[in-house]
Amino acid sequence: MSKKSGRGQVAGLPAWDRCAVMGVVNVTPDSFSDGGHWFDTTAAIKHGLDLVAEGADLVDVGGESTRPGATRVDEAEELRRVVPVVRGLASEGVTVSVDTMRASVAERSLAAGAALVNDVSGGLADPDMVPAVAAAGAPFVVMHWRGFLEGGNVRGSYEDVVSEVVDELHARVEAVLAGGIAADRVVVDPGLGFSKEAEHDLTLLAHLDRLSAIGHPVLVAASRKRFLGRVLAGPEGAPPPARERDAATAAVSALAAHQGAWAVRVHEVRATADAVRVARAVEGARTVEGARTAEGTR
Ligand code: PMM
Repeated sequence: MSKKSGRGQVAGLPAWDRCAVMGVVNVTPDSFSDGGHWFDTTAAIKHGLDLVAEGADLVDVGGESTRPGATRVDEAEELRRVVPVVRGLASEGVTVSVDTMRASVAERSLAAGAALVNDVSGGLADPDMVPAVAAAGAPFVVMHWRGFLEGGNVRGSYEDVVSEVVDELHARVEAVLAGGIAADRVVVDPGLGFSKEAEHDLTLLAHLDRLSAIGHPVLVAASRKRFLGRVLAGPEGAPPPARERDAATAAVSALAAHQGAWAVRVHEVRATADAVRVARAVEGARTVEGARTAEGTR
């Protein structure tokens, strides 16, 4: 991590002086929280451009739902969904990330103008992924992942969730570096909600400093996730639907930005764009105050 900003920069991507906002475009009929809305190419491109107008710094395009129990989409269909949307957005000058576990989709998306590969399996689902990203010289998001979520929240038990996630992510980072991806192009992500219960997600959010200590920029993707539903519901209540979790998502964005996250991945951009700017302003005020204090003691 760069000492200056505390959040690091990713080679091959623009540099932001605050936590970046990654807007989500799910080109899927069945995604966790916004499935079906942007399933058509033209609508998906328009949605991505709207997210940029609302303040997204980059747009994450995915064609496969990763929600628990989702069946895998076949490769041809994933390519059909994703590549034209990546091309359309990149041709408008948008910094595009492709959310995929398939090397072929990553390769074709990079050729169509994507700048970043976001793989929720951290390269584990497809043995060709790391070599493909390394050959293209692209930045890569390594998310903490314990396997496909068929049949529920599998492998979600931990003795010490922070240490285990950090150790497992560390091992994945070592593997992708050994596979030829440059260290300054690797981003890490705790994988909130993936083989994790609400209390695990909250504990990870409370300890983002431990993730940062791995030595790579951190991406936080809390948007509309189950754990926010649990927090909002309270111990006995029913969780609000995913679309009613955007204010809670923006609160997480502020907390993550305050702890030095490199980027937050969100469905509703406007509130998060405000949140990261407020976090930046507070950070700036602290820096000014720190400089004054140092001057006063001289
Ligand atoms: N979560 C989802 C999809 N892609 N990518 C990263 N890097 N980290 C995540 O936690 C993550 C992701 C699932 O959420 P969605 O289906 O609501 O987009």
